[in-house]
Amino acid sequence: MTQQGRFITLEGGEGVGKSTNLSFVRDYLHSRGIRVTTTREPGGTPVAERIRALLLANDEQEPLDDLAELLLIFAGRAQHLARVIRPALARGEWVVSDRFTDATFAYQGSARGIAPERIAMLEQFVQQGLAPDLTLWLDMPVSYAADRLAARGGERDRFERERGDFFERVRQGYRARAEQAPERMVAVDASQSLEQVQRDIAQRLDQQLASWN
Ligand code: Z5A
Repeated sequence: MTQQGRFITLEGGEGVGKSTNLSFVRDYLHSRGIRVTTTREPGGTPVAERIRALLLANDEQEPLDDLAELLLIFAGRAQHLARVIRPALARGEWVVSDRFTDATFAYQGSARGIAPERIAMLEQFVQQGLAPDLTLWLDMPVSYAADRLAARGGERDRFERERGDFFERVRQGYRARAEQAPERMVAVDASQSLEQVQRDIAQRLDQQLASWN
């Protein structure tokens, strides 16, 4: 019988290096003979990517309602789980995702102000107990992100245009999640050089692989 795969997520505020380190985690697991599917949220399937486009679009004519935003995120997640995440895990592959439900608690919960109980209700309804086995929370002061994103260039999406203390509240939301689940969710200091961040990630993965084995 095929062994069920493991589910690893990368989380954190904008520009902390999730996409950059997703490929590092994939290559690291490959080097240990593990088959890996990488994916992202919002998105991960063609339909869920169309929902992502709706979520990120700057529509001046019709601002997206916070509750509609939350439901769109979970609609995309349902599709992503059904089409990509559950099938890959069932094939015995490991899934590494750039963001998952911790982001919903941080952005829609802590930053937008939706009650965490409501998000937890949708989490249970949509995921039916499926949750990450390990979450690497890339954490750094919010002010650092501006420099990294300016260096990268490109147009700002609907989230990146948020102002005030929105991203501080996102960071607090992640901190609260990490405090609630310290075994699963580990902080990595993302303000360090990329080499040091990746050494820390590799060390954490080594520990985790040893304990799972
Ligand atoms: N969202 C939500 O509200 N609710 C949800 O449930 C979910 C998502 C799942 C899109 O996500 C938006 O969706 C997101 C929250 C919302 N909006 N925001 N903000 P996304 O993941 O696509 O968006 P993002 O967080 O803005 O991703 P990003 O800008 O691509 O950031 P990143 O992936 O964390 O960073 P990166 O692209 O890997 O790195 C940024 C730059 O920094 C790049 O030039 C790198 O070369 C550089 N970099 C990376 N690491 C380092 C180090 N250590 N030193 C120096 N430079 C570095």
